[in-house]
Amino acid sequence: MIRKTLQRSAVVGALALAGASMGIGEVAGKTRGNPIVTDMFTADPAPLVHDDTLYIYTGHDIQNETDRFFKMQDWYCFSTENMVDYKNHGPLLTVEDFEWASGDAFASHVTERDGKFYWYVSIRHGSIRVNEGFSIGVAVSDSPTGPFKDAIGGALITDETPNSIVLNIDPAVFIDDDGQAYLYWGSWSDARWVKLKDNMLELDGEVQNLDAKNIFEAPWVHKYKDTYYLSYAGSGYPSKIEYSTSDSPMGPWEYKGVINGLMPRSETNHQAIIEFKGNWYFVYHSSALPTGGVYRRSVCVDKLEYNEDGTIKPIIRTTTSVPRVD
Ligand code: FUB
Repeated sequence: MIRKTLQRSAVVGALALAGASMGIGEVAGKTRGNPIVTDMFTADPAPLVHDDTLYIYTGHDIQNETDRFFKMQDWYCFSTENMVDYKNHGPLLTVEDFEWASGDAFASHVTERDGKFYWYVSIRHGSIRVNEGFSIGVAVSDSPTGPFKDAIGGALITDETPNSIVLNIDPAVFIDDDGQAYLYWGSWSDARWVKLKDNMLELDGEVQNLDAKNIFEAPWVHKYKDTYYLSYAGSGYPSKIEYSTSDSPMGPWEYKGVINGLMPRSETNHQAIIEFKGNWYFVYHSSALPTGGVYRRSVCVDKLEYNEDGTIKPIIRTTTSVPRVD
């Protein structure tokens, strides 16, 4: 079934890339189709709702079809008011915006506080390398679409941060109802969290271990009703998306299960969960474009639904994406 869907998608996708107006799985005017972007490769989505608009910040895969490893130099932003019509705001941030960094624009996350937009990025440090040499930097802007500029002039997290991990990537920030902000990050089956000060640019206390069953990378925290949900890429690499819940953003986290299985042709499985206009969405990446692959991924959006008891239903991946909302 999945293979048949992919074959059909490949044909429609080839048309889209060749300049036809329909995207993969698009139903004219009613759904966008998945992936939501078909004229470039996008990865590691991080959605943000602001002023009745959904912004999806993404990484940008530029690797060729044969070389192995991620080739990523900038981050993009796409926005929509209705889940069908998307605007590409272009690359809003590049590795060159961080003078102290040397490259590798890995997963990122934008969050808003007091009218400012903070973009937390995974990026390779130019001079600090104790382990893998990755770090977390922050850019800031007065608008969700920039201009963004390096907010610190150095990294927030590096290999030298006490209790950091071997591969310091995949930041995600959660701001609780009481205003306390938390930074989560992790990869290679090791993850951390730390409180942030109100300025969003300094750590507030010691870096703590993020203990969640099966966690591999890509932590993301959201709240539904009174429960905190920690979703993540889990079960090693290639990864599935799994989740745990807690009554606190600091844990302890109780394992709940898998919500998205392995992705065909993509070893990474990087998700985000957000509510927009009364609907919950699962934003992730696949490799569903015709020339897609492990290092040539594409952002998709599908519905996320809860059971009565608050558990999350397994995600049903579609080629249509989600219905239009107005
Ligand atoms: O895109 C580069 C890396 O691949 C991300 O940082 C991980 O989450 C995985 O998706």
